[in-house]
Amino acid sequence: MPPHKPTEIQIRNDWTLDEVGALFALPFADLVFHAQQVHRACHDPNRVQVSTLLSIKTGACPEDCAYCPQSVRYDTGLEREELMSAETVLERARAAKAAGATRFCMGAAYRSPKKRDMEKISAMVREVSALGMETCATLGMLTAEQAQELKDAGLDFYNHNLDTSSEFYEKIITTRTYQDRLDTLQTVRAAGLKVCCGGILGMGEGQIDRAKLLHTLATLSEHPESVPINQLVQVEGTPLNGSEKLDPLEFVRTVAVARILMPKSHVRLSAGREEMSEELQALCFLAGANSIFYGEKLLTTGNPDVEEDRRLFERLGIQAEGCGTQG
Ligand code: SAM
Ligand code: DTB
Ligand code: SF4
Repeated sequence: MPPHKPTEIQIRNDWTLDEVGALFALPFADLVFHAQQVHRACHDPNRVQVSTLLSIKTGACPEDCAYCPQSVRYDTGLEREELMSAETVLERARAAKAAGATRFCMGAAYRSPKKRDMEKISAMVREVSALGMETCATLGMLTAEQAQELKDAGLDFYNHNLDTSSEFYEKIITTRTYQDRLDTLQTVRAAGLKVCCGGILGMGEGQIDRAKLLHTLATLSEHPESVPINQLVQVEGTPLNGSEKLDPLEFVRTVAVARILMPKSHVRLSAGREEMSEELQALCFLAGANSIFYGEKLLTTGNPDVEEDRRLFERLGIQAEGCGTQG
């Protein structure tokens, strides 16, 4: 029995913004201790879930997300790639499975998928799912019919991030609204898909924006099953390149608050790990992060080497769920 195990953790969807602000204002040690208590009550603190990510359609996205190397509006030198064939995706999924992965996430640089894309993607999902892997997709905005089509093909999770507060969102993206994002999240839920939804830190937002993002996530009618917390990966050519770096301890704080607000969710330490020290990543795990992306590449940018991650997990006594390295 882990020490400090509280008897019962209540899942709440009625958090107030003041309560979220009060968590951010706690002394660091108190906040991390609180997060660790919640974490231990709901999860094995020494297990981290790992997912494999593949960009199935790269670049030339019509949206103007100021952080994103895949927007057609910014010259980032990225080579665009059409939607991959189902065979290529299946090959990659088989390799991921052979390496021990249990969840396969397919990402596409779309505002929303077109009808002919949907047919191909549904076929991919069906085949990856038939390998016995959990499937996740991130394709932009979806209609109810598209969400249902993906669900029928066997999709388990849909990733669609709110990224930041509704106020700050307008400074980062002008081609869609926060409400569009909320609508897709609701559509995805209504189709019976599990939700993966989080944000990006380090875009020049204030602590209030981070608090509002987490408040919005934690007051959805159901908490997202996965909450990716990305640190901005600064890419040359994007408007956010050169943004002031976030205090690493503030990143940890945000992870801890996410853990406390959404006790049962997988909080994923997502983009930005390549720039983080191993000590910082360890602090994030201590604060309640229990999922990562595993593999040398995210969608278009780098991620730590698999060997490096294995060594880090070994040093921390962490068991990886879903990458076949240990346990
Ligand atoms: N186009 C779809 C969409 O926007 O929902 C799916 C792909 S999009 C690349 C998925 C997520 O990647 C974004 O919501 C954002 O949170 C994250 N992302 C993109 N560029 C990033 C960057 N430079 N640093 C950190 N996260 C990033
Ligand atoms: C998420 O929250 N982070 C992942 C995944 N969902 C799709 C994507 C990170 C992308 C980082 C920039 C890139 O590699 O292009
Ligand atoms: Fe397109 Fe998604 Fe990148 Fe925005 S984050 S530019 S929607 S790929």
